[in-house]
Amino acid sequence: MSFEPAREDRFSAGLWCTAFRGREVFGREVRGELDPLDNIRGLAKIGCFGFNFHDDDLVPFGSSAADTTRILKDARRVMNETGAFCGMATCNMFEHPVFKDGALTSNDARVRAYARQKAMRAIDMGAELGASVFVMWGGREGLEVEASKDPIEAIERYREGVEFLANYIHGSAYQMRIAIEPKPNEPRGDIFLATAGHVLAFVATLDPSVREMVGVNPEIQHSRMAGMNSVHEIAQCIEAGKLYHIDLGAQKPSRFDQDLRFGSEDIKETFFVVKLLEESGWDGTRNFDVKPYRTDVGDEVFDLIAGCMRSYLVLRDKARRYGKDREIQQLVAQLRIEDPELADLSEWSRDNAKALKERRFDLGAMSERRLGYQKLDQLVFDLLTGAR
Ligand code: GCO
Ligand code: MN
Ligand code: MN
Repeated sequence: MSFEPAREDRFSAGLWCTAFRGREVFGREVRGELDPLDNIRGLAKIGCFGFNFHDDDLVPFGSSAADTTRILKDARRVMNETGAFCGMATCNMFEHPVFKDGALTSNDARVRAYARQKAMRAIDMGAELGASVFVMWGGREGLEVEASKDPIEAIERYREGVEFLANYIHGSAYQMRIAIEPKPNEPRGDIFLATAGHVLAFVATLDPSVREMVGVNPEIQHSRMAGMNSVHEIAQCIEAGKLYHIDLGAQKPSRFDQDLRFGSEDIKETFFVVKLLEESGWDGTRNFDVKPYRTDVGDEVFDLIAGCMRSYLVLRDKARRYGKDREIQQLVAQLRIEDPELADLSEWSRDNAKALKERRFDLGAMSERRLGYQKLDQLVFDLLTGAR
């Protein structure tokens, strides 16, 4: 196996990932600026044809309308030259000081309105480059001082903002869906819509006219920050038909958002994420939201994305082997016990309920049943480590 990425694999990465200059709370930038067009070229060159961008990643904050048009045209030209495509666009509503206390949920009506204006412009930019998803990550939509916001009102404002932007997309006849990205904290002490479960519940409360347009963008790192099982979070989004985008990466639990190289932590959980995406037939881009190490120099920032893609392809191969491994498949198949009589009783009716209430179960046999999980988990371990 060569594990070389191909265009059909539909890998993508954020321009902000490779362009990240290493600035953090304790240290300043360690790398120079990366021109966004060179960034798109660099990604395509290593086989990552998809790119995502925040408005400000591509079009510098405060650019005139004429400059915006020119920059988008240049980006189009590079896309045509390299075969790159734009998977997703998003709006930076966290960096400028005006958003210091929130954007769509700010207590200041002027900030809320400005946030909508900036988001609409970002949506226009995304549409211009063919993005099919608009991600909303509300990094500043939260608080440190509990007394500062009414948490119910904050969700109401969030809903009004999302509905407004969904209507804008619809009214502009753009082929674009919204994916809300949950995160429990960082940069705020607490962020509203902390997990995929929160977002799913929130989406269910949206006006029916736009509900279909809005889904989730879960991120493995954020799940693990919240101490959750990322496979289950993503699975629940798929089951609800709401996995509209995904941010893949790696993360040690209970830490700041590390955005490590995909596959570099918890290989087993990562494997089950890949297996889930592949087996579910989910057709979105395999997108990485990761950060280079602060120690990376020069084009090592592209090694980061090359590594993510390679790890994905290695795990995809493992998932296929898993599907063909007779011993594993036999063990998994044996876990299911079906009973035609019980199947008949499973549908609701008064008679079925009565029959079920009277039915006798062999609890002893059911309890003592051997499941073989020691063996199963070992087989998975052996498969993943190459011992098998
Ligand atoms: C984070 C987030 C961001 C978002 C990005 C797109 O670092 O916590 O994951 O990277 O995904 O801003 O909106
Ligand atoms: Mn993140
Ligand atoms: Mn993300």
